[in-house]
Amino acid sequence: MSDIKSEQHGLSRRSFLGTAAASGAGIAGAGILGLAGCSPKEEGQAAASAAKADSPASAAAHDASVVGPGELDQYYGFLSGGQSGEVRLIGLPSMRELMRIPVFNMDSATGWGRTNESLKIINAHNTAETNAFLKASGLRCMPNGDLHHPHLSFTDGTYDGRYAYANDKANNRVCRINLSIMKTDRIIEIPNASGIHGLRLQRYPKTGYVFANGEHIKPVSGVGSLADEKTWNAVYTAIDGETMEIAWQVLVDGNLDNGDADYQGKYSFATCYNSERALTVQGMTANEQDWCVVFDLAAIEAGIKAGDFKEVNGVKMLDGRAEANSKYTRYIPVPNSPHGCNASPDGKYIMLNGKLSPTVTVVDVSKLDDLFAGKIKERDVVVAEPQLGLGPLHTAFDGRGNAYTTLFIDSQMVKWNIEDAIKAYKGEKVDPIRQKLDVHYQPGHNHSTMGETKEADGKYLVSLNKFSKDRFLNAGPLKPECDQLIDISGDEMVLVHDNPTFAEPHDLCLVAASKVNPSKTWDRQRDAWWWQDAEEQAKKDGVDLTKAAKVVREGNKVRVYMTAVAPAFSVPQFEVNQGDEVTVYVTNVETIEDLTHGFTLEGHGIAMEIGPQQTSSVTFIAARPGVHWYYCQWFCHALHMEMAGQMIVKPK
Ligand code: K7E
Ligand code: CUA
Repeated sequence: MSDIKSEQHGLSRRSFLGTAAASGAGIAGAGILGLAGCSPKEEGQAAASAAKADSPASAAAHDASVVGPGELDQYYGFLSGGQSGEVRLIGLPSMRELMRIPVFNMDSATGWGRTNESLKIINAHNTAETNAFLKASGLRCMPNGDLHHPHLSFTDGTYDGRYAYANDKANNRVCRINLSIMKTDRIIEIPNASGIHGLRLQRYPKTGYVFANGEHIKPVSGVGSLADEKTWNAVYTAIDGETMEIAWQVLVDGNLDNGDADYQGKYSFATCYNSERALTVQGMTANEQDWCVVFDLAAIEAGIKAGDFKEVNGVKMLDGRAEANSKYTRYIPVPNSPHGCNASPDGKYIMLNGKLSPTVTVVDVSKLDDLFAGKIKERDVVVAEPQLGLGPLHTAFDGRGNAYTTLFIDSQMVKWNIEDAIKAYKGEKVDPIRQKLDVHYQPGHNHSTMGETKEADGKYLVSLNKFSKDRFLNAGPLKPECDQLIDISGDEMVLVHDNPTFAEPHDLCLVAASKVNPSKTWDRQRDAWWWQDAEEQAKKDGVDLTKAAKVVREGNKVRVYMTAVAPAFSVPQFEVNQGDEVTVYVTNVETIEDLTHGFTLEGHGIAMEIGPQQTSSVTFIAARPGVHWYYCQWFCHALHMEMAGQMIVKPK
């Protein structure tokens, strides 16, 4: 395994690093865990040679990523923010960050996680256990999230620009982002499952289902016993992408990792790295092969219709366990602790990335009917298994028959030809590998432009690297990640740009700019659902939100209605009593784009965004007597500093 060389640079630091890592690992095949095996001295030497090796290629091609001032990018990238809990919007090829969309985090700029409108979205579909936990902990909402996999809705195998969906591994949630306003419009918690990780969407005829993998095994109510982990299960969830209600769950064996769906609307897939059903690293990596679980969607829907399910915590759950010999699932053996799962844009193949095996296992989708019919065996659906290098994690496509796989341990991107890999598997003497390119360093996900759609255009590939090490100015013990842009339009991959990113992109979607059309301002009619509660309360109080300048008192509840028009709030001062519960409603009545106002109330932990035509509100207890200024925190006008007012709190 350690003799795989970089074709570009001979035995460069990557093969060197890979060798050191693999031999430093205690567990056979688990070189991925052995990065600590390379010494500081080795890293230093390696870095020097890497810088030399890469400078000619990157200098020559650098222009490709330059998008000048005033020019627009050709693609949107929906980038996961990992443990930052947000989604980031970037432009390609410039790789410039355009926006951050708060989801599973709390955000100081927009007030996400603090405004009434955002809290309603965040908490609307919590389980009863979570609500009890929040109450006991004195929390308004879960303050964090671990967002790995943002993916855009499909119609007929390509992006339709309606929604993006993503997972929260930390608190078992799935979100939907409304692309017309670029805001999260739904968050649901998934009961029964643990560690919602892999998330992919139905491609055909449309989305359709949002498939979410439960990564961690645990005792599922009515099935597993706390005392015996061999009875613990993972849970696979299908969510209706329109209603965001859970359609069904399937009980399965082993920790589910990543997933994907076919282009025909018949099957979905999930890789599993823990067929051992173990709880330790040693245990989980014991077997040479784990598996990919295949789900038969029509069979599952028929099973639901026929009543072949148990209701567990309000969700219909079917039994798809390996030993149940279920008609809903098949378990395809795959070496070794497979990770990424990627459907090729021609709709023919599913790639299962071997992680601890140097291989990618290629499944022929057209053979799955026979597998479920019992006409062939599980491994008969495998049509290729090329050996690519160390630590294959994820695969992307160019729509011209080539695949691009990240090699975590080798710190490389490997380009390979799918049909040649199939010929080689049949015994023909062909080498499917076209090129290996060094990336910096330890790549996880990669993604090509439009590459998870039938319109894959083969222009750019982005490598999301887990380590930046020496690539940028040292930022301290916590280093940024390194996102690299690779031009794949020619015969050779060319590295054209890299930039640091904050914790921690896992995955991204690269979408032609024409597919996504966000609004320039909020729409009072279309988006009225956002401020629906405010509207209803205003009606009761005889207030028109768009013209309001009114303070309403009801016992110890005070409601303050104001508009924001540069450079003034319509209520410049209001008075309340210490201990009152105060709600402030602000409506921005500007009609032109990019005229966002804000409302920050000093000393109360309150700041919120109010975009043009939007209403935002926040509720708090006026616990601090005295004078508290509120001000607009988005620079909106030459008199922006003067856009302020005072809340007077009279002591008890
Ligand atoms: Cu998609 Cu990072 Cu969650 Cu691979 S996972 S790297
Ligand atoms: Cu309004 Cu600054």
